[in-house]
Amino acid sequence: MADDSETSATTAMPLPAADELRQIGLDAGLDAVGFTHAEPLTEARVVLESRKAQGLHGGMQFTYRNPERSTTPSRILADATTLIVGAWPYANRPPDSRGSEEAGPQAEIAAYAWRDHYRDLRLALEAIAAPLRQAGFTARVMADDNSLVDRAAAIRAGIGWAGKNSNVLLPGAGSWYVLGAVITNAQYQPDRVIGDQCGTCRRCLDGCPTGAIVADGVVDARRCLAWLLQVEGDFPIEYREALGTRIYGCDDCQTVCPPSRNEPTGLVGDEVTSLDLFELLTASDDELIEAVGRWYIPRRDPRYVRRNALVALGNAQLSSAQEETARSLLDRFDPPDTSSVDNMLSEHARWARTQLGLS
Ligand code: B12
Ligand code: SF4
Ligand code: SF4
Repeated sequence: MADDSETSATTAMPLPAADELRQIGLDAGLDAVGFTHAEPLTEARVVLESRKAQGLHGGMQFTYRNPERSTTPSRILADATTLIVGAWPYANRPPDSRGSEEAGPQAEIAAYAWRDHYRDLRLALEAIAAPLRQAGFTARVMADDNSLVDRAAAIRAGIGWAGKNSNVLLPGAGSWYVLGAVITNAQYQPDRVIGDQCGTCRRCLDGCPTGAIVADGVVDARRCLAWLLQVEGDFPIEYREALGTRIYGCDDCQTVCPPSRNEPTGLVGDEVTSLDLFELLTASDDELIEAVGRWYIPRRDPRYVRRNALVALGNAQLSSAQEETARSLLDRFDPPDTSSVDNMLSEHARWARTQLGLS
């Protein structure tokens, strides 16, 4: 049953034409808007189930928890007929000046997390949903929600093609987009699907620091740094060096991608493109959640932010002054008196100390 925010019971306005809705989305900041029918995304379901069976999901839940649900739009809206998919662009190169010289070693953040792009994406999708509701139809907005496989919906709606790096790439623009959809019971003609434009290129497969793209379009999450930063437990020792100074997400399979090297979309101004590792490692739980609580952190436990920061610190290039600060910080996580120590963090601190040659 739809609530008041999903349908309008007041005097109905005429149903807007597809191009009118598309223009509303573009005016609201989307770079592409595409239409597809709301039949199940059967291929994606098969992919989800087969990856799960092969263990390639690395224990991920998200859309993998219930592949039938996340590929069946009628589970979101029983009489759904159309998905209207939108792509929101985000900046992918940091501004030239990256802070003052006094700043501590920096932790890298993947571009999609520099600010809350999903909020803007949802607002733009709401702008499309509003006239549908005014016309008496139901419209629900879904973005990065476990109940819909966004890439599969985008591909079927003709937004872009399925890249070998598994991202959706927009023709002439690449993959620096977050994706979402309006699910509605209003009827529209589907757009045409865009064919593959990767051709013989395979830079993303070769450019992945851990070899996580195990076949065209297939990411083995057990090796993907973006996922490993989000898993509970120890960060796997064999991928710690490859992690570099990343603390959230990984962009390598996009930065090497020729179609994604177009002029970056402008920075909005409130992006946080990196964080100071020393500050992260001295922050309280509350401060950490305040700073990065928007991210996916296992069990929302700030220890995992510290765990990631310790690995990043172990990989950082430090000045001699910074080495002294690093040494005392690492001693704090791995003190001589082990009676009250957090075993996970002390092990990562020991690893970082060895990496930095501070033992
Ligand atoms: C789980 C998940 C992850 C996992 C696993 C990703 C993966 N590739 O399997 C992890 C944590 C690793 C991850 C990482 C990232 N993610 Co993510 N993630 C999701 C999530 C929650 C579900 C994805 C899903 O269901 N996958 C299941 C399978 C079926 O889909 P898929 O792997 O995406 O497969 C598509 C392609 O691989 C292709 N495909 C399948 N088989 C084949 C075969 C061939 C030959 C080819 C060419 C293609 C192809 O078609 C599939 C669609 O049917 C979605 C949000 C959502 N609700 O959908 C975001 C989402 C996919 N992620 C997104 C982003 C931005 C990222 C990162 C770029 C973030 C970062 N910088 O760290 C990385 C990219 C890593 C990568 N190469 O995929 C965006 C994608 C935007 C885009 N333009 O494609 C999404 C859609 C979030 C959003 N709403 O915007 N993500
Ligand atoms: S996000 Fe990074 S680790 Fe994951 S597939 Fe892409 S390049 Fe590889
Ligand atoms: S790097 Fe090449 S193969 Fe990979 S997604 Fe981009 S164009 Fe396709």
